[in-house]
Amino acid sequence: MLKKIFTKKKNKTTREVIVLEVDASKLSSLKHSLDAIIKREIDGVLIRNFLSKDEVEILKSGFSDVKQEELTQYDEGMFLYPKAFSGIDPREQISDKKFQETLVDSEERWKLFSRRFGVDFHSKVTRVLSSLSRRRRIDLIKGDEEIGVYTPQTFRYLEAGKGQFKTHCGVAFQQEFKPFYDRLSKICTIRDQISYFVTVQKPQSGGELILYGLDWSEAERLVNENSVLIDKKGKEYNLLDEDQVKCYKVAPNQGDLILFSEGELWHRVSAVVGDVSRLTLGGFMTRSKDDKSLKMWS
Ligand SMILES: O=C(O)CCC(=O)C(=O)O
Ligand SMILES: [Fe+2]
Repeated sequence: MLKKIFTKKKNKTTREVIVLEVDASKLSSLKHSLDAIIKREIDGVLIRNFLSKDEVEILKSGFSDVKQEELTQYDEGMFLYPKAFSGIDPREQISDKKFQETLVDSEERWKLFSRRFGVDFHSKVTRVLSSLSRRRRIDLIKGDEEIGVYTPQTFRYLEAGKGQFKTHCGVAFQQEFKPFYDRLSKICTIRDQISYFVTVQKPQSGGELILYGLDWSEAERLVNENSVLIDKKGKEYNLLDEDQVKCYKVAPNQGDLILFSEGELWHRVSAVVGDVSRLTLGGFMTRSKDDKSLKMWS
């Protein structure tokens, strides 16, 4: 009895995170799920066994041939190939001419991508993403006069013992990387961007994707080394306190594909623990201005 009186009542202050889980062979039931993410009715979908074991091994071995100098470091223990944002510094105001040149470079690299890595991940993933979005067409984003292309997908390599993605969300990125997103917003509705990635190499532990039950529109300000969010009224949410902020934590298996609301949903990837690095391959997509197709970049 005493124990009962003094047990602190758990006071969860945020909503649950809703991620639907389905096997890749049973996707037909989910043809509205992309719209449901955009409408913020659900947060994401986890598709088990999207790639076969063989495809995973082929990608892993393809990536092991990428030379150190081809990787770009974005943070401690975090490397990408090819470069994100099609190779430019997304904070930098650059001329249309220079941007167009980077898209031409991206196209050169992109043309070789499937051949180099032995699996046509792009065709496979666009087929599935289209089937989750009422069969909308999925397009690459081209440069002027259809020349050049935004790199649609990147490998993300998080080094064993170090790599992580700190807490972020797409809308916060759109403010931080305004020059890049201003250009993109002429082509598509960037606000409700969706993130997707397949796990190619799963670490021994850590490297979990953590989705918090808080949208950017509910709490915009991130402080305290990315561990606290503050809403417009000044209310603080401690992201490290699971009693206060509900979260969905997952370390997908190799070959699993996950998609979720990158735009609104605050999320992070925890530090990789152990000797095995984490390798994922993915990108972002969002609706075209006329809502007829989806556009991809990374
Ligand atoms: O694990 C990854 O590849 C990226 C995680 C992430 O922040 C995202 O997909 O938006
Ligand atoms: Fe993200």
